Amino acid sequence: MKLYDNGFSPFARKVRMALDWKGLEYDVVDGLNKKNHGELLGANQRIEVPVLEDGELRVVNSADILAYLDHRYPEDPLMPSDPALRVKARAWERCSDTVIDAILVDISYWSWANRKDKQPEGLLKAAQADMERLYDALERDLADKDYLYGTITTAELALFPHLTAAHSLGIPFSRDRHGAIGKWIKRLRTHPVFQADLERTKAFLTNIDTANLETDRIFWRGDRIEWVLARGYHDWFMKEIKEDRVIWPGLGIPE
Ligand SMILES: N[C@@H](CCC(=O)N[C@@H](CS)C(=O)NCC(=O)O)C(=O)O
Repeated sequence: MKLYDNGFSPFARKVRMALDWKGLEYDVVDGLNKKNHGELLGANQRIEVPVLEDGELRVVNSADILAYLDHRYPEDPLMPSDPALRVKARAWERCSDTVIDAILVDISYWSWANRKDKQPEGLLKAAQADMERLYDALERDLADKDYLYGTITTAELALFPHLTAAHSLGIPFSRDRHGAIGKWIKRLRTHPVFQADLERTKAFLTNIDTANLETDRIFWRGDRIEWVLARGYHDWFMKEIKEDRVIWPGLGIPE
């Protein structure tokens, strides 16, 4: 198998952990290294990672890749067998992919992209308020359980990359009010699959100067635009477009 990956992408990290969880062998290509953009375009018209190639088959979009892996390689499942719990696990995965990702990535641009401006006034506060509600819901669902739905599922794989980055982005969960989240993250950190993910991410960030990422223009896709517009930053976003700091995804027409 071949994975178009990137050490900075929470979605690629999710897929890589799923492959490790199932003990599958794979090669990786850093799809967001600018020298590999042409190859990534050939694999995914949206020019996004992750993309998984399994023999002749190509699968895009992290949730679809995880669903494919679970169907094709059912050993060490990524989903609970109970239908109601599957629905819940998928709901947290979706929330992580579409909402938590949007909030954290939208406030991260001033820490890694090449920007001359300051973060717009109030953006971090809006992110903190929204994340607070998400943390409260996660705390409620974890209660005193070891894992959200009995064992590690796609929900854990999706949430872990985001929640371990949230502290350094200035939106940590509360040590007092979110004790179950704290214990759960600590527990996940001791698992070899999650440990390997953190080590890869750390190595990537240590060598970020050589990662050859696009840092002048931001790749904006739907969910991340939705959050920034819904929180009232439409003028700022329009300026980004007018000043040519936006890269748009391709149409992603199925092959
Ligand atoms: N819905 C997609 C989202 C993937 C995504 O947003 N990938 C980002 C990296 S986190 C990407 O490749 N962006 C292109 C770029 O930054 O050039 C998935 O779940 O796989």
